[in-house]
Amino acid sequence: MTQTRRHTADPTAHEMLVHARSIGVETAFDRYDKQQPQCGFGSLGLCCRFCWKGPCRVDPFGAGPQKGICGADRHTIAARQVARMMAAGAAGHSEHGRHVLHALDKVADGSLKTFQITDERKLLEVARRMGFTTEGRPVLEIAGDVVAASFEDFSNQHEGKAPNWLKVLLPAKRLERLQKLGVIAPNIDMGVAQLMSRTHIGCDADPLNIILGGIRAAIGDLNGMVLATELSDILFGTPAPVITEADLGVIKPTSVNIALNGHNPIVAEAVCRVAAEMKAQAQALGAVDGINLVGVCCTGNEVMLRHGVPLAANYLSQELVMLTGVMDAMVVDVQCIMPGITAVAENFHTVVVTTHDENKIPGAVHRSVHPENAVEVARGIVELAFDAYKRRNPKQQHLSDEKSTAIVGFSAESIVDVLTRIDAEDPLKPLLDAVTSGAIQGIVLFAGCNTTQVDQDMNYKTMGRELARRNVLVLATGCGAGAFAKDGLMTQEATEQYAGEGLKSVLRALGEAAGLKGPLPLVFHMGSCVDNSRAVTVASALANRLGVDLSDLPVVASAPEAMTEKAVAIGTWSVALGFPTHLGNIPQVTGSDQVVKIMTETAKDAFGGYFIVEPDPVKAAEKLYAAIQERRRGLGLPAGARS
Ligand code: NFS
Ligand code: SF4
Repeated sequence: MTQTRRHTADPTAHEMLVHARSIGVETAFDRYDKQQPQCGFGSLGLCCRFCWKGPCRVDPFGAGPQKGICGADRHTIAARQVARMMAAGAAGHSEHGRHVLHALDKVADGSLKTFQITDERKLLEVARRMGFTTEGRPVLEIAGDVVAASFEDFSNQHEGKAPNWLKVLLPAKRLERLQKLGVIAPNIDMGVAQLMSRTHIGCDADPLNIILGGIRAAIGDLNGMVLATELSDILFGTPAPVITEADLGVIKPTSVNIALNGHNPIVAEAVCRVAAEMKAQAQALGAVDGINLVGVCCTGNEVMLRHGVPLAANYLSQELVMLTGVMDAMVVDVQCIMPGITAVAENFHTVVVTTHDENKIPGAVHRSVHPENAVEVARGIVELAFDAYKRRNPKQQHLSDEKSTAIVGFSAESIVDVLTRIDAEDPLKPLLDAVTSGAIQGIVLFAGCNTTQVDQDMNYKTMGRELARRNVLVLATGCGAGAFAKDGLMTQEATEQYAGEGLKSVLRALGEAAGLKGPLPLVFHMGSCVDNSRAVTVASALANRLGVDLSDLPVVASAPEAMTEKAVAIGTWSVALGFPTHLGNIPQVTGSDQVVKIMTETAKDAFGGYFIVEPDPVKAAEKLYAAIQERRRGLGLPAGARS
């Protein structure tokens, strides 16, 4: 059945996929086909392997067993599984945050000289918001205070004390509401550990209670994300608008090409630094254009926003970058790296380099990178790329010309900077005026992955246009941002072509204020997945300025092609913060009507946010627009056009 599917709505990826098949290189798209039909019990969340009496499965049609051997029913089984995904996501994001935190700790105490504090303004702002004195104190001492407060978010043992980063991020009203509901764990790790504990066999069997435990872990995910984003900005710089490019056409035959894949920016930052120094060496090998760094997935987004490194691919086409035959090295760090890349690389001269000791892949070369040795090891990694370059086989070249311009780098700070040029006294006012007048109906954040369950990028392409046409401001992160960048929606032309009249007038005014000839791009690239916290920063600023809670704002979120446990965690905290949150593929919980009800209805009463599951992207856009209208009515704002 799936052979009739196109697998990707990205025409460049599709062309490269056809090429891969023609030369017999297997990719995720083929492995997806080989997995069909996928297990129905698993898809519904009704297969349990939480103990060795299992696996147990519950028959969704009521004919077979209705309980696992221990007596767990389908609601317990489905709730436990999805809650563990929330915890795993929280662990991933906050481990990333902890890694960056340790680097900043060493910079602050003077033991790490490789990296410096790049954004002092942000450090001081964060320190002030955490309640530290900044006047007349050495910068590194202030950094030490922020580091200590960040470590406390991983170590505080006392219920009731709000985590430092959540206090910086969230409106007081929302924080209080979450505390009253008991979903803020004393520290990030505790939220994860407690969830693992309560979902062990023989513990929590109440689906609502389990999901609340999952939300506790997911709020820890948000805590880890904001910490990761802000500390990365302090160390490596806060993104500001930069013009770059996206799609496979950014890979150049005349350069030594190195793809940076993963999430944690430390290795990629080091490679960026040494690549500039090693240009002449590449040219001496015959690569006339020197070294060409390109991004993949979220590490790609990190360096795209901070250094203008072009993005070659988002998640589902990460293997395809090697099909060009001129990718010399793929350097990976953590998360969303397909183990399949080394098998693809074996068909070519490409060297895959793993860099984190806890993330190795058979078939890759491993180089252990730590903040202390990052720059030195990065040089060695570039040399591995040089060696690979010498082994290139010209007959294997299959280049793509396809690439789009992408104006990226919309951190909360850079958005405020542009707004300040319109109203220096009250920067948020122009944005609020646009929302209250209805020129902008609302804001949507597109986050999340690609999944083989949806033709790659399809839902982003459709929903982005559908919502922009209805005057909804579109923000994006992660692989969603990658999809929009490749699709040319991060351009001024896209604004002229697809934005509704109100949105267009606002983006034109902002573009003018920013000194651009023409409007800001249709979609604002806010960064990698951890940078979803940037969107929360913007929403919190709006809520505070209006004196309302996040759940009152005409702000919605969508993960239309979600896949990872991290995405499950993000979607969950998005709901817990009060945002209507769309999923475009069916989550693995539908075997339990109780769990579905908790996430789509009960959540609304408790948190104000709720999940909307809608696979059809046109209908999904309609539903999100309707949710925006409901919020506008709540605030007494004028309604937008009906469709
Ligand atoms: Ni987010 Fe980024 Fe992409 Fe999904 Fe993976 S790369 S952290 S999890 S797949 S968006
Ligand atoms: Fe089966 Fe219960 Fe064990 Fe799950 S925990 S595998 S339902 S016996």
